[in-house]
Amino acid sequence: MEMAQIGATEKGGVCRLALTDLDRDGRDLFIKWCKDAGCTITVDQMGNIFARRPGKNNDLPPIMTGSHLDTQPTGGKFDGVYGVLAGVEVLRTLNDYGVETEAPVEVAVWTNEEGSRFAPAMVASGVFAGVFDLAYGLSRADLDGKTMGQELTRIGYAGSEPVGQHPVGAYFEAHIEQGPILEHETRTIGVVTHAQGQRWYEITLTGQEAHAGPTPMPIRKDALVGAAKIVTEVNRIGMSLQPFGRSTVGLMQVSPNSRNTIPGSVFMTVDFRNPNEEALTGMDRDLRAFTDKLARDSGLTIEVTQIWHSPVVTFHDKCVGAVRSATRRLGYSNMEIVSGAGHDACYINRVAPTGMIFIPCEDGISHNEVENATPDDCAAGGNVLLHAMIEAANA
Ligand code: HGY
Ligand code: MN
Ligand code: MN
Ligand code: MN
Repeated sequence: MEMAQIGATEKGGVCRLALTDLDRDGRDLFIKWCKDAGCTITVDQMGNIFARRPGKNNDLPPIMTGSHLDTQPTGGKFDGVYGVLAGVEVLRTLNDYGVETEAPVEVAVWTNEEGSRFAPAMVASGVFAGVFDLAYGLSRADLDGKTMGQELTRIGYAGSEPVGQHPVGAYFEAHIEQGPILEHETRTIGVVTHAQGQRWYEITLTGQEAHAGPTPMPIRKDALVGAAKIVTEVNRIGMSLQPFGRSTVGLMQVSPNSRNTIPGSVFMTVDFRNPNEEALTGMDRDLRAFTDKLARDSGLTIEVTQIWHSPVVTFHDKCVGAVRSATRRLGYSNMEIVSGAGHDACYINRVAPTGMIFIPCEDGISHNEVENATPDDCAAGGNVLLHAMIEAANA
């Protein structure tokens, strides 16, 4: 896969972080493919790209598909990219068969879906859907302080189209499941009905740097010991809500990070997920109660900031129905499924009827360089996408 070469890692994965030169190269390649397929290209102020294939009636809002090209640092070849390439395949197939749809068809690439370099995730589709304002989106900064606005300009993707003005008639996103259910149930297609809710936090613990040798244990204010207690509590919260709760500490910075100095401060992140909004609120409550008590008992200063809340999503009946009927018409084994991951579709669902199509991934592994999906499953997802989009474009 040509796209997978851009940021290819030694272990067979991809590292193409949002708004890096590699992301630019991937975007350039996508645009080349779409122009070769006869599309016109627009880019909005958040760098979201729209490749448009005209229909009979171009006054109609387009039927859109797409996903993202940015990856995790140790990402795979399919997360996001599969949905973008399935969209390109839809364009090429419509051309190959000379199909003229009533409404135009578009393929989108959304900026910074992963939220790995710039938090939160899905921020550009969030601005598109009016969840965040443009200034907020452009001001998101990475750990080096570089902002999305600066990086969009640097790589040449600070588009002129006002973000959120772009019409969408309906949106379908094809994606690998990124979990083990479809493979375990030996189903080819996941008809995605919902996506679980998410809450992201940034926590800063401040204690006191001191010498690792002379400083007696009882008087220490060790920020890393506090952080370690939060890590185990975050895990306990997720485990206490099985089979649904999900809780992760994925990022931690220890300062001064020196072998013989007691850590004075720690910066860490928390990722909570739950398909039930009330349970997700409960996870928030448990975390805050724990950190309040820990601060009192330890003498540490602990600042807990929720930086993002993406509520539980119910995808639109019209699009879920189109995915289900296309799947059945094509005869693929299938099941309804709730997305464990967040997707741009979660935000586009706020401004247009939206549905998702899942295909299995090997051992349910994703956000990992071994991420894999079979050609047959990729083709099946693409066929369902094509049929669902044609149905919607000619409705
Ligand atoms: O975190 C997620 O669910 C997605 O990969 N951004
Ligand atoms: Mn993704
Ligand atoms: Mn991802
Ligand atoms: Mn996604």
